[in-house]
Formats: sequence, C-alpha cells, structure tokens
Amino acid sequence: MTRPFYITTPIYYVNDIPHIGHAYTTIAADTIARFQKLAGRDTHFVTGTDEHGTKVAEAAHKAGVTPQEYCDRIVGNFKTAWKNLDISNDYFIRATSKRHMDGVRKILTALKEAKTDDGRDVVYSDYYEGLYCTGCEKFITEKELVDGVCPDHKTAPQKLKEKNYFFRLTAFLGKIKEKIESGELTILPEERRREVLGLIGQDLSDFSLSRERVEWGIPLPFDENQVAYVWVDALSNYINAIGYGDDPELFGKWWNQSEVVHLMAKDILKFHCLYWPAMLMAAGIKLPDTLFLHGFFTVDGDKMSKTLGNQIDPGDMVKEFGPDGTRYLLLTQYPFGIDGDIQAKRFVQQYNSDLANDLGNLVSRVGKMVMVNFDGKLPGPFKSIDGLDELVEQAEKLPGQVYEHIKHFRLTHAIAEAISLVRAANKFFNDTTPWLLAKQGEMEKLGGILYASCEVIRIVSIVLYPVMPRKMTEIRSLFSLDESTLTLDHALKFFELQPGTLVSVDRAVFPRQDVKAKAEKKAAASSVGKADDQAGLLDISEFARADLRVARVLEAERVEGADKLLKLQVDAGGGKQQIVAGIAEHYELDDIVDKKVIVVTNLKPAVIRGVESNGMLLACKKGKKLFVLVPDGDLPPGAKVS
Ligand code: ME8
Repeated sequence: MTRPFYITTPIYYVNDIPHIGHAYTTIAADTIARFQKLAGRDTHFVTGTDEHGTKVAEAAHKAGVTPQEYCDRIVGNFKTAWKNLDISNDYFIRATSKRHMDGVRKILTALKEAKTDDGRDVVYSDYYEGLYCTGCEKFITEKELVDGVCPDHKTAPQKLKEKNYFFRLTAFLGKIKEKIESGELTILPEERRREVLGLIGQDLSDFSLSRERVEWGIPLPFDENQVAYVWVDALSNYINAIGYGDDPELFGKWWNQSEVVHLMAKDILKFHCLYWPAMLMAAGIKLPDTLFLHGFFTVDGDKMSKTLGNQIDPGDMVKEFGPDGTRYLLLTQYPFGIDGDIQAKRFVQQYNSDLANDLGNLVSRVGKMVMVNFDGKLPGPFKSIDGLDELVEQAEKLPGQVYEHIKHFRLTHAIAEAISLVRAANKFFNDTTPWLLAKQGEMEKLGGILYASCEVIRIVSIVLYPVMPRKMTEIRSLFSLDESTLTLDHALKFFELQPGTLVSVDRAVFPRQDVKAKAEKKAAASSVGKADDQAGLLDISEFARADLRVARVLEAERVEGADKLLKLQVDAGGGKQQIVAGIAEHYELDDIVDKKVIVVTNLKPAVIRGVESNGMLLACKKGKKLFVLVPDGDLPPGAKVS
C-alpha cells in the first residue's frame, strides 16, 4: 500500500514581505501536493511563518507595536498572498501558536534528557563568546566577515558572551553521513548531497541551542532565563504542525507512516541537512525521507534584495497574470532545482506564447468548431485520420511521464511535457485542416479531429490542474467536465469522453496580454517621474537625505590595477573615512592631499575594485578635464553643506 505523503515548505521569516522567492517554493510544494492528491494519494501540505528572534522584536519596536501585534500583521500578508495564489495548504503553522510552542517545549525536554551512544549528555551548558549577526540570527566567524561586516546583511556583528546550552552535533555527524550514504536520508539534487557530505568532512562544532537576553522567543522548559535558539524553534515546526506536542495519532500518521518531504532553497542547507536530522535522532524521532533544496534565483540578472528594491510582490504578478499565470510563469523560468534567473521582462511574451497562443488557442478553436458545426455537442471519434495514432500515443503516455517527473521534483520538465502535447494537438489540427473538411461537408472525419482534440484538452486539464487549478477547472467547465473525473486515473485513457457532451467555449480562457498597451502604460507611469527629473523637480526631502560635508583629504594612494581610482582617507568631521574617487588621471597625490573638498558622507558602503568606499567626493567635468569642488572660504572639516 502507498504511504501517505507529507510535504512542507520552510516557515518564512515575518521580518520580510512575502516576495516571489517565498512564492516560488510555496507554489512548487503546492503543485507537488496537488499532483499527489490527483494521483489518489493521501497528502498533507504545510507551510507557515517563523516569528521569533531579535530581528522580529527590533522590527516591531521600530513599527511602534508589540512583537505579537507585528507578527499578526505580517502573517496576515503571507496568508493573503497564499490565498491569492490558490495555495491549498492543509495547515498553516505559526511559530507563536500554542500548538507550535508546546511542541518546541516537548522536543527541548526530550533533547535535555537524551544521551549520545557513548553515554554523554546531548545537551550541555557552556559559555559562548562570539560575533552574532542579528540579520542571520546566528553567530558568525571572523572568517565569514567581509571588511568587518556580515556579507549578507552589510552590518557589523555584535560581540556576545553568554551562558548557552549546547547541542552535541558532533556526536551525530557520523550517523548522519551513514544515513545519507545508505539512502535512508535522501538529499536532492545530487550537488546539494555532495555539499552536505563535504560539510560533514569539515571541522564542524556543536551549536548552541539557546540564547540569553533574547526577549522574543520560547523560554527553555529547564531554564527560564534562556530562550530556544530560533533555528531549533523553527525546525521543529515540521513535526509540531502535525501534532507532535498534542496529537499523537495525527503525528503517527503524517510523520511515522508517511513519506516525508521538506522543500526549500539551498540557503538553509546546513540547518536542514545537519541540525534537523541530529535533533530528530537525539529525540528518538524518525528522519524525514527527502530534503529537496532547490536553487536560488536572481531577477533579471540581479540578486533580489530589500535594499535593491527589486523584490517582486507576488500580489502584483497575480494582478497582471492571474494566480495561474503567475504559478505557470514562476515554475517555467528555468529547470526546477538549479540556480536560475527569473526573466520578469519576458513574462508577457511567455504568457502570450505558451498560455494564450498554445493552450488558449487550442481550446478556443476546437470549442468554437464544435459549437458551429455540431451545435455544441461533442461528435464521436473517428479512427482513420493521419497523425491520430501518434497523438493518442503521446497523450496516453503523458500522465505517467508527468507523475514520474513530479516524483523526482522535475516540475519544469513535467509542465514542458504537457505543453508539448498541446503543441502536438495544435499541429494535428493544422495538418488535418478541419476548416476545409467543414466546407466539404466531411462531417465524420471533421468530428473525429475535434473529438481527439477535445480529448487532448481533457487530459491536459487534468495533468496541468496542479499547476493551474483555477484555469484548468474553468476549461473543464467549458467541456462539461466536473470534479468527479478530475483524477490522474481519468487521464490515463484516450476515448473516454462521451459523444454528445456539451461544449460551450464562450470566452478566451487565457486572454492575450496586450504587449503594446502594457509597454505604453509602463512608459506613461515612468514618464511621470521622468518629467519631474527633466524639470529638476527633486522633492526637497529627497535632497535633504544626502549628508554633504566639507572634508579635508588626509591621505591619498593609487588603487592597484585601476588607473582612474584614488583611495582617499578624508576627515569629514567624524574621524577618518575612506572613499574611492575616480580622479587619479586629473590629480597628483600631492595635489589632492590636504585639499578641502565636499563629500557625500551617508552613502551605503560600496566596494569598488575590491576597495571599500564610504562616501563620494563631488567633482565637475569640463570637456575631458575634471575638477573637484572646493568650498569657498575657510570652513572646518564637518561643516554641513546645504
Ligand atoms: O530562512 N530563490 O526564512 P526565509 C529561491 N525562517 N528561493 C527563495 C529565494 C530566491 N531568491 N528567496 C527566498 C528562513 N526563497 C527561515 C526558515 S524553516 C525551519 C526556517 C525561499 O523567509 C526559499 O524557500 O528567509 C528559501 O529557502 C526561503 O525562501 C527562505 O525563507
């Protein structure tokens, strides 16, 4: 008997808005869960939110609300985003829910009582001294810093010394390795599996399981002065969501008897592939079956980040392409699993080509011909038509192929197979010229072509239902198909549709996106800003954000390998500040040292040719010559320029 199927996404941090990175994993998990359900498998799908930790508390303070109020607000945004994308999760786990917190306390108690194979305590207390990045919610080593700051968050870490409870990770690494190598714990794709095995080979240390002085977290059941480390808190969501702390029967079903799959991106590999299995082993809980870590994507070539402001809100995509268009576009950008680039610039073109032209057009042309020539009643099959056997063969193979792809997380391939059948059906339609047969009155053959085309549409509407549930339901309703035949089994056989079935295609299921109108709308929207730019109409508050100061150049040196750059140390009133300026071709070192210049002091740090720059010097170009701007008068370093 097939085991039930339990699939999860990470629980997302509430200190960020839901963006298409979160949507990507959630849509993928939803598609897999829906497919398993379609195949008749008892399936449970969980997503949720990660709500504890210093970052959340800080964000709440900034917003002037309590952490709980803050979480409630952001969690609402996630729930709305998932509703708008037709995410069909069976449960939503919040890290601040009683169910979750009871579960965290239960696993912490189990870990505290646990012994390693050689009889040592799994949890022990010790002092920890280190650099802590609140952005990552983890201790960070000197080695990981770039120019003294965390490379991901560009902030300096805090120095912390505190009593912590430690989890003896090192005692479990050998066993984890064995389980990965024996296939008991599957890590996919293969590259990630190798990465994990490589990590085990390195000098890993135990990790601290708790934090002191953190206000927003779950106090340890055995020491109220410490709260659970956010990752211990977060990881256990996967079992808490199915009743580890409060419903043994439910837990028994979805954890012990099911195939368990955790889906996420590769950014959280170490926690999921090492910490989590170790925690489970220590607590005497079975391991999940599969961890699938898909790639990380950029958007139009750039890393997505709050700072760059290029995070795409899934809500905006839904407004433009609908929930199904959004799901389809996100899953088809590049093969699921590897790193890739989301080509937002090509969304409209791709939507039109795959959905409006290929699938939408097939539905329209076939439906309309049934309506015009057969009064909206499906004609019967007719077997001797050129190309029919090949089409039937491809269609009958499709469900099995797609299910295999889904089982192996090849979502992009699965979708491509279905679209390829749609294209084959369009070709069959074109090649058999049904419009000529209609003119010639060859109704039996015409009917056979339309029947076969409707069969393809029916099979595709089942197979692509997990990807585009709303549109596939809509297509099915146009062909009088209801939920009773929406199962993978019903997709296995051609010639299932009953002749006489009512067909009424009264709309374009995927209306074409008007590329020209969209481009004009975008241009109009951006020209509002442009007109302002051209007229120099900068808002005064925008200009006032730039902190311009008189500065004295203290030192200057050339930047190796960059003819145009000088590395300057300047005093803009706050001590030494390093800036990189493109003036090397215009100033000798001696000419610039001691000069008073004007500097923008509050720019985000930038690294130019490997040298950090914390500000910008003002200069003016005339022809090929460049002049730095100097203050007129004996002004001290630090004098504000306004
Ligand atoms: O890490 N490409 O939460 P998080 C692909 N709370 N996937 C992306 C992505 C991108 N550019 N950006 C985000 C956390 N994701 C923890 C998890 S679980 C016990 C705790 C997706 O809000 C991807 O699934 O930072 C990634 O793993 C996740 O968002 C990180 O979400």
